[in-house]
Amino acid sequence: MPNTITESLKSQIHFSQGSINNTTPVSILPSTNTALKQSLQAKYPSAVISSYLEIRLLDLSVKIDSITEYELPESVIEGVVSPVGQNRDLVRSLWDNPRKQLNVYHKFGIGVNRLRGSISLLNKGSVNSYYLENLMGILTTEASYPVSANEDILIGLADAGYGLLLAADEILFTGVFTHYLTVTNDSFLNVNGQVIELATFDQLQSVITNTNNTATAISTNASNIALNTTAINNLGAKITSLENIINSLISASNGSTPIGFTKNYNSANPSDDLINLLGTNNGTVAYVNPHPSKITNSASSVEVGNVSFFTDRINNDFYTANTTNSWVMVDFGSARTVRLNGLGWKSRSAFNGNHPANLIIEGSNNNSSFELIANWQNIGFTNVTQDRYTAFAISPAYRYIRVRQSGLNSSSSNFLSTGEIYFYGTISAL
Ligand SMILES: [Ca+2]
Repeated sequence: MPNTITESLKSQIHFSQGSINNTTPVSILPSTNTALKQSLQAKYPSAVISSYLEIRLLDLSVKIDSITEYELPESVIEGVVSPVGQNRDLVRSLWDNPRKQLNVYHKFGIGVNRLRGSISLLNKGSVNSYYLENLMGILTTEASYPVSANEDILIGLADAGYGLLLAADEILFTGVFTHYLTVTNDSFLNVNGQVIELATFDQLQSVITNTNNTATAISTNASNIALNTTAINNLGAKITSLENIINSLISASNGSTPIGFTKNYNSANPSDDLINLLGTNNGTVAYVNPHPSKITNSASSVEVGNVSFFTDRINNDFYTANTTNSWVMVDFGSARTVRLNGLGWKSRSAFNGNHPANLIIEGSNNNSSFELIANWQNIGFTNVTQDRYTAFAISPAYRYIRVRQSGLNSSSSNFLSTGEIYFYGTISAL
């Protein structure tokens, strides 16, 4: 796709005595026709830039006082019937009267000037001391006249027997031009062997700049490569070192020495668990339910109560709908994992029945696939507000801990009820 700049130009060129002759005809086009192209070409040396003007208007304001006044032919004044004869007489008189002669050339390349036409410059008397001639009619019968970048429109003055311009004479060219500059992207198809499509001139400049930078880098590549080899080796050693550190951290976090804050089960104070660590900020503030600010409790369904009841440290009554596989879950948040070695459960406070009998404790890090941590069977609740506890081997690190009811509860239903849930083990962060 070519990019085209269009600019409209106006031009006024004033010629006076002796400034033009037929030996060295002069251009009447704006100098920007070539100047703008040259400036762009200097900026984008690899681009194919084409430039051409279209002449829209080209007028000539004329005042010739240095010769005798032009006399219109009799046939015109008296109105000859035949328009053809009238025109013939007029043309003859133009070229037979005292006159200056202006020649208009189209220059093709160097030294090839093609005469497009001539015009007689007359003294039309004091009434018409300034008169207008339309030079477009000499160049073309179309609305505009194109001039390519290496071409030019020249004018010269021929001595038709009455000399060139004198001090009393004056001619003024007035032109309106449209200048088209086109940069063709095709020239960049082979830059560095890459196909590059250019949307704007700035991108074009960027491509050239980058190309130059690449060339500079390549030209000094010998020392750069030596330097880079050392740098790469050093970097490789650092990466290996970091890998070792990371591996040791991973190993520690999954191994026998967990990283973070630990709360193991204490039968004298079952509520002193990982949730308590979060809720008191490791014992520094009074307990605040970490749900929902730090953790997010949820359940398969809510029949009575609220999921905040799991961790509010109040003896209360939550239970799910009477549905198989009912579950409750705690999301410890994206910044934390827990490794559990035990789970505590307080039976609900409101009614002695529907206590869980068998629970499956599961962990997940994506809330999608869950791994079995422990299978807690025959829990044995016999009353409301009882604490029960199960211990198991420390688990891998999980963000989500889900406790799912397996089989029927103490009342042979599927309601999953609780008054509070306790988590023991290690939490990675508060
Ligand atoms: Ca509670």
